[in-house]
Amino acid sequence: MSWTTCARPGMTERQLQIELEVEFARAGSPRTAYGSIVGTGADGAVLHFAPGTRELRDGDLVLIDAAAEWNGYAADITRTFPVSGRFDGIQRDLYQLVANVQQEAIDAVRPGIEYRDLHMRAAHAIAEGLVDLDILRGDPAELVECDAHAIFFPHGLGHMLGLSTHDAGGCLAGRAPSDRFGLKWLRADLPLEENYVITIEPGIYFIRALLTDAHWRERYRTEVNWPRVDQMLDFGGIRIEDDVCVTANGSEVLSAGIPKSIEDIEAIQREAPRS
Ligand SMILES: [Mn+2]
Repeated sequence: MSWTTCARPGMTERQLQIELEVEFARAGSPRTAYGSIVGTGADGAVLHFAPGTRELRDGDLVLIDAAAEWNGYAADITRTFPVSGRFDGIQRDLYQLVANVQQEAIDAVRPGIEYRDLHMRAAHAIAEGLVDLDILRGDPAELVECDAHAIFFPHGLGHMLGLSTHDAGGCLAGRAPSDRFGLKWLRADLPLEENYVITIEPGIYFIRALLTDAHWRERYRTEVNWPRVDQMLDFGGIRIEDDVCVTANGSEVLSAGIPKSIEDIEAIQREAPRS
């Protein structure tokens, strides 16, 4: 069984969490690496969401950020998929955007690169993609300069991973966290070195609490296509997260065995028994 084959309309986030964690335990893991996040529909936009009674519905996405502990080490993995088995128009566009941003970041991982630079490149690519989809308006570089992208990507690109899910050493000694809206959540600010393990987890979210807040609507009055966004308040969120080991010449994706392309996710669900 895989993580999508048991997901079906009518089951709750909590039921899906239980199915997943049972498989972790059956495979020999002593415990989850952290509290599993399962959010469907609008719940997918809530960072660190605790699975509840909301039912999976055809037409909605499900975001699962969950992983097992193994030999004392934490994994940290996120996938997002459509309940119906098929991404619809805007789901497909936004998913492909996040997937592209994640792949570009993974491709850029190598010793010596500043993690903060990877984050800023991802922010720029998200701004560019959201302009193409007419959700943000303006010049992508200027949008990142004023942190408008962070309305939809309000967290860092990822973090160090090891014995803990958010492992030690995220900030180089002497560096202080930024107070910029688009940077203050960055948990890793250091040059990467061989054998570091990091997560790469860009996301795009429609967070009702942010998007309906008068402060943010005024601050980004011209940068956000508000009429469009107002129709997407229940969209939820998309995050794709992999665990990446820095190698001498680049990186190795430790979680590469878990399907994430649109084609692979739709194929799994086509082949899954729907009982
Ligand atoms: Mn993570």
